[in-house]
Amino acid sequence: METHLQPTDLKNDTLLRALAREPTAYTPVWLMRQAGRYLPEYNATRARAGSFLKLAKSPALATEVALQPLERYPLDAAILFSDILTVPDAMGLGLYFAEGEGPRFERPLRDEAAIARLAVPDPALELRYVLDAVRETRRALAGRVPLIGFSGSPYTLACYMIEGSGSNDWRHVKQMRGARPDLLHRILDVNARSVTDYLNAQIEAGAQVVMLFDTWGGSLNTADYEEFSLAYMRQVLAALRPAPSIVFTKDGGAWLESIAASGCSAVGLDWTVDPREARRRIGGKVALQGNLDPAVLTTPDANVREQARRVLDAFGTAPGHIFNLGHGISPQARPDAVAALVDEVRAYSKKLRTGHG
Ligand code: 1CP
Repeated sequence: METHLQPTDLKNDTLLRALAREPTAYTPVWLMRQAGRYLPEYNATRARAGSFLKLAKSPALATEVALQPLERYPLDAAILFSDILTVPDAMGLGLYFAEGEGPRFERPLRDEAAIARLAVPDPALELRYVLDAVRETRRALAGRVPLIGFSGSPYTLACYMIEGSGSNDWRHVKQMRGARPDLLHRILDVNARSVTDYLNAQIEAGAQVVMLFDTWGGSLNTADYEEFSLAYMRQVLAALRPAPSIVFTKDGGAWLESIAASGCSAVGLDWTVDPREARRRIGGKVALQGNLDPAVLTTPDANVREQARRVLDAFGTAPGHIFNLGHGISPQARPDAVAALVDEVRAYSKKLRTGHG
């Protein structure tokens, strides 16, 4: 049996305090996709594993790479090393990575019979390797910082499941939405139940915060976002075991009020959103996470530091801000730029709080 540390046993609970909108001595920071290809040590471990999927399916190696960014930088959270596409893979769609390209599915969902057969995977069986990685990462962290578990949103998973790969226009998804919305709703219903079970299993295995990545919800119009993405995230959030939750809809700036009312603890913002405006619109209800443009991490340190200060100034010192990027870090990010960023966030946010900003 796992002996779970209580949140109070954490050596650094700054993230949990900010999620609860309690005052903190400085602004906590972590970075979406903080373990990844911009780090040479990640690439070395990945080479050792043989492929990304072998890496993600080995709890020991997944633990190793999840801790790599924490060895370099004083980050305030770790995130489980996995991928959002493990869930459709567990449903039998056949995830693979074509060399030099993104993720692909061998059997994308296009016909009614396959959609009717789609079933909710049992995380303890088909996704056991993820739960093992949660347990092992949590153990390796030994209370240094909280561990974030995650899933794709029901809609974002459906995008990859129907299209069979990434896309600029999600043509097949939108065709299904127009011609057979009932089929899309059927997929989303299975996904919402799958994501609920998956996140609850991660929480039980030791994840202290969970995040929904709704990377493609922002490709929908307002009415469709409500009906096909947000409604299903609300369903997931309502059925979660007690744990703080973060919802990130990329390009979701138009819908901040309804996202904030979805039942989450925090809303992730991309860099197109003005933090001052987000604070005015929803800052009293939930915490906010974001929102530096990841491209800044390819620029000189002095600019990284200046842009970090601008983001911190715009959010202000009221409780409830978690510093992050506005989307995942890119493979082109300079590791030294990340060091400058994390250092500046810590130092400048402290200074702002003591009134010497
Ligand atoms: O070659 C490699 O090493 C694979 C690159 C890679 C990595 C490092 C992929 C393939 N996935 C991951 C890990 C990953 N993915 C994490 C854990 C790492 C961390 O945060 O430290 C997380 C949280 C994700 C989430 C993820 N995967 C999202 C949502 C977040 C986002 O960036 O929008 C999405 C859309 C995916 C799908 C995916 N998996 C991998 C790639 C290259 C993609 C994007 C495909 C596309 O562009 O459509």
